[in-house]
Amino acid sequence: MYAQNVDTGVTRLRSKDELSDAEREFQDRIDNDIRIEPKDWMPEGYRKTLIRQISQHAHSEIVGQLPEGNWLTRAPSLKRKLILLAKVQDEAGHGLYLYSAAETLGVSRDEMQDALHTGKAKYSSIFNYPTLTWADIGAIGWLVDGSAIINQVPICRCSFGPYARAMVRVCKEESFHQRQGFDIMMTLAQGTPEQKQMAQDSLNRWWWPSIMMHGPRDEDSVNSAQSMEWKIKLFTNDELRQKFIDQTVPQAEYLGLTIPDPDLKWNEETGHYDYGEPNWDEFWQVLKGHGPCNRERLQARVDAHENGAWVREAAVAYADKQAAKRSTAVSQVA
Ligand code: FAQ
Repeated sequence: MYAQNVDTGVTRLRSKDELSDAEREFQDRIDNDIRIEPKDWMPEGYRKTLIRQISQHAHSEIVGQLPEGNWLTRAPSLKRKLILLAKVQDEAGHGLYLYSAAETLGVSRDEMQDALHTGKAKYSSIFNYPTLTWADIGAIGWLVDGSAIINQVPICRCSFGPYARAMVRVCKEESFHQRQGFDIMMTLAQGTPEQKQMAQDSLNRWWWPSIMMHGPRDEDSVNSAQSMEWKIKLFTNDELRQKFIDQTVPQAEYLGLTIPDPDLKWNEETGHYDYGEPNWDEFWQVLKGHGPCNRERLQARVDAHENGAWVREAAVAYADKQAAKRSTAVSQVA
């Protein structure tokens, strides 16, 4: 129960006796559900783990705009286009809240963006798959935002104040995103046989990446034990994956679509669905940069950053000018 590591990436948890007085006091606060705020003392490993997770989460929201952005000019109606535009803008906002939450831990936005652009920082594997048809926009909302909500609702109760508070609004917006995705799937599933087939094809391609998005199996999750101890994570990867499957199977049945897993079946004894093994080799390959769209996604972010350099330079020049004006005014008053 009382245990923690100093560094991230180490799987052995220390016993309470091995902790320093400050670490023990810190763990007691966590165990008593007292939030940690940026200026509070914290073990270096806690700070590093939060910077890693929050910045990767932020990068995921930012890169996550790209697959859907691909369909903004091709949405099938003005209404669908407006909804999609609003959703993609929400994702940008989520990225910005998350970068701000990470900045409270002493890392700068430039450092985080540099880590993304040089391929050092990860972002969610799911955004390395292509959006080939309009149905994929439905599948992303339904399955990807659906997964994101299941993961993020517990984070509203995590131990670090700025991360927990950022998640409250993010989750409200993700709920709308999930509903709009389900609505697209519903419209297609009730449409012509070709439209229903398009929805089925999209489910076939997005199901397994959505299952893997929850992270590796618990036995391969190097960070989970320590993150759970620190209440940065409140559930394990497998627990959240199971929750997602249990919630989504009845929704697929309602749509009249078939989940592409021959091993999927209700288990009366456990009260959960049993499911087949995802292709973990594919998951690790995507993490190493060898997914279908890794290169394209990263290049799009690097290009956007480079093309936006003049805006950042203009903002700095304007701020300098304003500061110079203020200091002239102050010296004139004096
Ligand atoms: N993709 O030890 P664990 C969204 C890495 S937001 C890539 O289990 P952990 C909204 C992991 O970083 C989606 N890498 O790691 C939206 C670690 O490597 P590291 C993002 C992954 O951190 C919707 C290694 O594998 N959500 O979708 C993935 O305890 C639609 C070992 O794994 C969040 O970030 C993966 N899927 O658990 C936007 C939520 N899984 O860093 C647009 C917050 C694992 O040691 C459109 N994050 N890895 O080098 C979390 O809950 C956790 O970080 C997990 C991973 C559960 C993602």
